[in-house]
Amino acid sequence: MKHTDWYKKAIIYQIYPRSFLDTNNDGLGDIPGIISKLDYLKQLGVNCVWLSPIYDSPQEDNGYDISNYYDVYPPFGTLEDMKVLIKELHKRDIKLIMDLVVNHTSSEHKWFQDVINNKDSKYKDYYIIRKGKKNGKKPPNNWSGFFGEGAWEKLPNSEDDYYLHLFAKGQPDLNWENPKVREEVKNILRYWLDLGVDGFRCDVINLISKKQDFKSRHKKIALTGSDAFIYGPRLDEYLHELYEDVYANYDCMTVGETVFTTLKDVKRLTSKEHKELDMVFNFDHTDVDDYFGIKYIARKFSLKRFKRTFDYWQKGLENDGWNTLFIENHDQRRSVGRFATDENKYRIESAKSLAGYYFLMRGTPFIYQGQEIGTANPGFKDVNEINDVETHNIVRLINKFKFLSLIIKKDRLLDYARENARSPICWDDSEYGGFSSCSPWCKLNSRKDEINVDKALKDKDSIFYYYQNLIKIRKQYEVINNGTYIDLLPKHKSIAAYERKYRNESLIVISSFSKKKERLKLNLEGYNLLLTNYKNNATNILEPYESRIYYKS
Ligand code: TEU
Ligand code: CA
Repeated sequence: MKHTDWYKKAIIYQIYPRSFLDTNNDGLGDIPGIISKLDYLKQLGVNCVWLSPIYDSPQEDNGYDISNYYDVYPPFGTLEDMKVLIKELHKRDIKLIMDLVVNHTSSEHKWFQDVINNKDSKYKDYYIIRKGKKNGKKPPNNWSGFFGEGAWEKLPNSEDDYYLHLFAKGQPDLNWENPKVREEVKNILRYWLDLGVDGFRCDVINLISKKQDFKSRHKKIALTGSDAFIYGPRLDEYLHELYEDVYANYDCMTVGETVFTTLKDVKRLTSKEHKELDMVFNFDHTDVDDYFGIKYIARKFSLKRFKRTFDYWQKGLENDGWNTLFIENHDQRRSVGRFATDENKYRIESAKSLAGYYFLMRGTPFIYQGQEIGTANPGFKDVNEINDVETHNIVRLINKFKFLSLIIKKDRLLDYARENARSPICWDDSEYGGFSSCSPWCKLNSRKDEINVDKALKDKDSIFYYYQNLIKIRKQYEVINNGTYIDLLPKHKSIAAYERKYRNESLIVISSFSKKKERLKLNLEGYNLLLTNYKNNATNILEPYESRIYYKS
């Protein structure tokens, strides 16, 4: 089978299984829950689902710690359920991409367990294990990980060995230098592709190659050693190998999650000659409201800077690349109340305005579950309400180094915790939001009566239908996939406007991010209004958070 470009026409909905819908009332979402809502996804109009990990896992990092790649976490369901899910999706012309987490496994994976329990384990070289310094009293080097702790942990049952874990302690990094590890990964890929899966979202894929000197690095505020493990020396080789040996033989797609990425890297990884990945996520726009890419260090949001990041990537990949378009995922706080939107009075208007803005750029758009109804943060009041390992590690760090509490404020910790994205979907306003008939694993949204799917579907002016229309427009007009991108108001502090141009077609997107009326100075002669969130006849005045999509051919 040929590897085609279908990803360019994909409109992808991300499902976080834990929090989607619980059908057996254990407080956890499950695969049957997803299956029961496929008509809802069809109604929205998406044609691809990205499923966050459903593999067997001790769930230290909610499934991003996999203990068996060939089976399903029992509370989520069975392999049979997965087969039904694939079949039911395909019946509706919806593709499925799975999360692929292969920078690390869980420490409960049988390979790692064998390393712990068997001195001569043949799996020792599957992981990155090094002798500690000072007879094992100190770790091999000073690298730090992503969850606010050192990157090394003493290997259980050993005298002076340490293993590398760039994430939680229960997520030991795999040793990609070992060809056997790469063969194992290929087998995992083939297994799921043969079951009918259409591709993968590759978790922290730019971390898989590490510089092999394992020397201490210059100390940094965060991520000491990152120059040794982000975009390591053999990354391109490994990705190309997976492509040649697996992806090339299937009509599948890959999207890489690449942290701290540059345009140059992305061009290389996604270039047609290199054959590594189809597209990648960059996080420049979600880092606009922080410093150094550390989301807990607050920075005042600037719409100008936000627009500049989009402009940079749109233009940067114009000729030889393809963007991913997203404003939320399972690691980000909700976009309602962020990026100059308003959580209260103008929640609906501003969610639509932001939607229009990011959705019609050049690239493949993603919608994170709940985003389509303008879900706000659930309203955490205390860190003890949060389960996420990342939050608890940060709290521990702050308690250890008191000065950090001056930089990382409590409000910020609560507002930007990953768990904000992981609160259960509210399907209706019943006691547990229609998510479950018992108390869910994670705090339910305090605004469930106001923000729920049932209500959105009954209101023809809801955010849901705005997304539905945006999707229709994307599917209908070629200019959206093929056109160039021109920022029409780069200097404006509260309005975003851009034009997409292709042959004789022109599409103009206007989004106000202002709580006031704003004067609009653009020549719109000859354009038809395709979509708007207001009934406003004054073309040159924008209402608060007004969104408009114009077209001319
Ligand atoms: O995320 C990688 C990653 O860099 C984030 O964890 C980031 O550090 C964090 O969100 C900042 O707040 C991926 C997954 O998306 C995430 O859910 C996993 O926890 C992580 O990898 C480890 O697999
Ligand atoms: Ca369940």
